[in-house]
Amino acid sequence: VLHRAIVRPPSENFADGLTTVDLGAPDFGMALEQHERYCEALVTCGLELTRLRPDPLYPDSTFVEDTALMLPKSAILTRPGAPSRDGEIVEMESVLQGFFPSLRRIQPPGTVDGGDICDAGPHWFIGVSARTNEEGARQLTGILAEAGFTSSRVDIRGVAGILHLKSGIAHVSDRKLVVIDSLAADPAFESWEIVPVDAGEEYAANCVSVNGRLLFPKGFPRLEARLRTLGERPLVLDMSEFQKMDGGLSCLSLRF
Ligand code: CIR
Repeated sequence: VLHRAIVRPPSENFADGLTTVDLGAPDFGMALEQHERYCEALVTCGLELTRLRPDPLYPDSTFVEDTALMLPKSAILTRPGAPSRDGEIVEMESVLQGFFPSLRRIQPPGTVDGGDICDAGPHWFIGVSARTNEEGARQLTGILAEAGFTSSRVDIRGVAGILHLKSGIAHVSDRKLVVIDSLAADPAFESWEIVPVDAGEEYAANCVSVNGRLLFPKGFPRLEARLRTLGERPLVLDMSEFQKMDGGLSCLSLRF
């Protein structure tokens, strides 16, 4: 069961953040509104929120997920792979210390973005990407093994259209993963039950299971219907303004 989440609303210069998609600039007012709905959904799922202040020094800092990884009784501070984002961990470190006095850390020259790391219960998938390097993946594998978790690596460097591993996969429940077609043949997913994603709905592969509900983006009816058929209970949220900045549902919170 998850109890809490850390969130940070976008700052007014949110549109100055990094993006690779060509969907136009986000509207700040709409982004704030969508973020508020997202927070309400987390509360509906039973989570108590820690809301950090928007930080205009880091326009991407609303994507808190990239700065840490949550284990059942501790946390790992990451080292985000984009130079413009590496300072985001400074405040996150003091926030997390309030919950977990002994934090683990990814050390240089390792880099890890939380968006590349998919926790699937006792097993974790570690994406190696333009943001998460081999050394970061190696360190994380060790930390997870010490904590009793197995892990496997998925190299997404040659996969077009996704920034992070979790841009293309989500753990839904038990052995069930949503996986986009371009990742489905990866040996890491061999023994898993795959929920496929139709062409054009890839963005919705980034959905988030929280205490029996599934945060799911608005506008992807085929995957939504498929998941309902499988017994999932989607809570549908409009993510249009975050999508313009390469952000998905999982990036907007750290859940623990
Ligand atoms: C970035 O490029 O770092 C941000 N604009 C988006 C980060 C999205 N985070 C995530 O998928 N976990």
